[in-house]
Amino acid sequence: GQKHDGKGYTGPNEWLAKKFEELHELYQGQVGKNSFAIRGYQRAAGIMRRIDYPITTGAQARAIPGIGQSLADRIDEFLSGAHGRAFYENTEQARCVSLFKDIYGVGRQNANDLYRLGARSIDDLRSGRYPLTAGQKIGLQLYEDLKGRIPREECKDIFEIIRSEAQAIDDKLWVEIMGSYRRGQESSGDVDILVTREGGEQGKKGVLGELVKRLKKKGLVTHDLGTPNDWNAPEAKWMGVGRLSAVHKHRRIDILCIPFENWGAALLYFTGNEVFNRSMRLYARKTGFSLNQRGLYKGVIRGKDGLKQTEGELVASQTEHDIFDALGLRWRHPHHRRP
Ligand code: DCP
Ligand code: MG
Ligand code: MN
Repeated sequence: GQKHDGKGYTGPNEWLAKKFEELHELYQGQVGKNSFAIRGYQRAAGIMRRIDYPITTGAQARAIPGIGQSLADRIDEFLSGAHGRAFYENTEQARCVSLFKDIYGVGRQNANDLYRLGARSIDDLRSGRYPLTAGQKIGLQLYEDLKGRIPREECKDIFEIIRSEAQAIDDKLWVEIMGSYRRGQESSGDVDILVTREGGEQGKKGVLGELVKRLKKKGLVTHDLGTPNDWNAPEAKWMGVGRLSAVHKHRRIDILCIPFENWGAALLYFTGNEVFNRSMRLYARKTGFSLNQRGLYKGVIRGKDGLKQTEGELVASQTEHDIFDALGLRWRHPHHRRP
């Protein structure tokens, strides 16, 4: 996955926030760690950034909501300058796992497996001596390109090419860029594109296959990472890699093709961010609805396990506004869709 480096923060406790982020990074790469505690380090980093006076003791921090005794102990450790827990747990395995996890298609489990098989570096993995899936091999081949974030301008240029190719196929196609770009971020981990056809039938018309074929011919798309089982299904997703030109880096691109009536729900879901989505879904549930990437539903019956037993009745899905309205919420601009 991609990581944000917390650049641009300048508060009095920024160095503490960074320390907690280091712990979060380190433990994320290790098996058998309590995931609740790991997320706690990430939350603590956020809290450190919100406190506008300098924290000088663990006991003082203990009074802040969200900082318990063990986080306060970590703060005392940081303040003392002594080698803390993180120092002793900063093992070669933890460093390798966090390095390998930056390769597209390599998860924590894979990374640990590769370490156990003896891999210690990107070059080791490139030797061909380790088992990798086809997608992981592409991830490894393009490692240096794909690990970077994509500047906003470049996302826009990629999007414009995809849009103009789509509209050359059929002027009834709607094309939108979602994800972090739509939220206004200055850089993105990938380019997330949504496609539908006004009036429907995009599946039957083979829109996704035709679009990817044209993008390859144009030289924008260079690799497939995940292709749909059925290119002509009403909902189909393509995942791959592309670049603007030979002097540009390879970038991750996702293209999702969906039924026209699901446009608003898909746009909402894939614009994110993930935390915003979670809180919106929770709100929907609390008010008797169920929200997913296809629509807002009413009358969904859930079992004791929380799993759906009936689909329920579709209430809204065509536009984002329809969904916010049905929930009695004011539409929130994508730039403000943060927790
Ligand atoms: N999404 C989600 N839950 C997930 C994965 C994704 O709700 N487990 C939604 C929210 C994301 C959106 O899909 O914002 C797009 O997913 P990305 O992984 O592309 O994330 P972003 O575009 O937000 O960030 P990045 O710049 O890293 O691509
Ligand atoms: Mg994205
Ligand atoms: Mn994506």
